[in-house]
Amino acid sequence: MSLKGMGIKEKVRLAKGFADYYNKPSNPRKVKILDSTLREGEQGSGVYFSIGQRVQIAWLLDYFGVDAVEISPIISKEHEESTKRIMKAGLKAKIVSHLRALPKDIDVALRCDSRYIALYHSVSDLHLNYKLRVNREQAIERMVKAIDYAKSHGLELRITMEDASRADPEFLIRACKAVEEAKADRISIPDTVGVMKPSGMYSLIRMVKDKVKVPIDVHCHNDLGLALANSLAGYEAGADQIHVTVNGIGERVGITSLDELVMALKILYGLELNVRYEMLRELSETIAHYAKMDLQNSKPLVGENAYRHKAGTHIAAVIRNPQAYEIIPPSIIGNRRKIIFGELSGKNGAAFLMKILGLEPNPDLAIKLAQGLKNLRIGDLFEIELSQELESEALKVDSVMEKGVV
Ligand code: HCA
Ligand code: CU
Repeated sequence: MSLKGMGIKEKVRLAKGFADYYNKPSNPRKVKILDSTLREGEQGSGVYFSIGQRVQIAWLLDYFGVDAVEISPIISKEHEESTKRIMKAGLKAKIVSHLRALPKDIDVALRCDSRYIALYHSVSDLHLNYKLRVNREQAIERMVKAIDYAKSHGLELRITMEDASRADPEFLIRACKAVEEAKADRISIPDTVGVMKPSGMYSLIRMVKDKVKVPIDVHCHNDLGLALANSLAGYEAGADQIHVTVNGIGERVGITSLDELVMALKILYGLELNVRYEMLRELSETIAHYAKMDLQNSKPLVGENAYRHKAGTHIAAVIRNPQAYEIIPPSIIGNRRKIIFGELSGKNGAAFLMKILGLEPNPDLAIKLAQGLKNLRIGDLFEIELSQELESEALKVDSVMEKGVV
């Protein structure tokens, strides 16, 4: 339908609808961030941290400002030792010991001086039948028994309903109510195999929140590339804490990435967390290095490509106003803006290149240089970092070029 044929009501509705795409809530709801790089992250293939690295990572995450750091002391003596040392470091973040819902695991956490634990137990029939070989009643019994044991030692705790997204919803709610009654302090609702769509995650969290009062965590796996979207859906549905790892590392293809989550909350919801955003790129680099992984160039926000500008039309716009092709300045997250010179540079890129090389501004020559770069037929030639100094040089160049692009 064309705008012309529309009534006023329709136009208002449409205008509001458009606004809804962009509007941020004026008072975004706070949410906590739990980082599980030391637990879920170490379940990523090839990832193994030394004791010293674990302590350093916990310290870095705490300094960055996450609310909780999760670790698994039960994996080995080294993990137990790492947990002990992290507990002694006196960090602000809650240190969460991730354990099976078994008294013997809780004993390990107690040996580490843990104050906060997370007990996990599956709730889907698939897991109950094939992984744990217990029936539904036994599952609830085991969860409650483990909670009672932990509580008798004065521990605070979260209980994880593993594979919640594939569980029978009625049983899931029954289990949630039972653990609430047993005095669990929070419940994690994970999408353990990453099969949820965002609207499904939203409904799942709403359903649980309607039935229990305990704060809810979401933990979304990325098997379909939807971990971030599902975490945001969980947030919209009222989740109180979201699980992440640095670079999204974890079992199989991992979970929600720390940088993407905190930036999406900031950019899309206007939620300013009390974190040091400027550490994001460094955190990603450090963890990639320790995990012996490459930090993918194409990784959103912190990857090398996130702030590389290549096409001449883009370069021309970016040197006038980077917002033309950037959602947030790179310095906010500790990344850098770069300009790629080559066959796509165009006359504006070429003029900028001439300036950097100390040549006099000359629009005709810039056009010839742009053509020359194309004629080389080798694609990208090289890149430079667009520092603030260079940016102001670029603007001077811009003023001698004709207005407009291409
Ligand atoms: C696991 C299970 C878990 C637990 C999540 C949580 C999952 O790998 O052992 O404790 O919130 O994805 O279900 O990571
Ligand atoms: Cu997981």
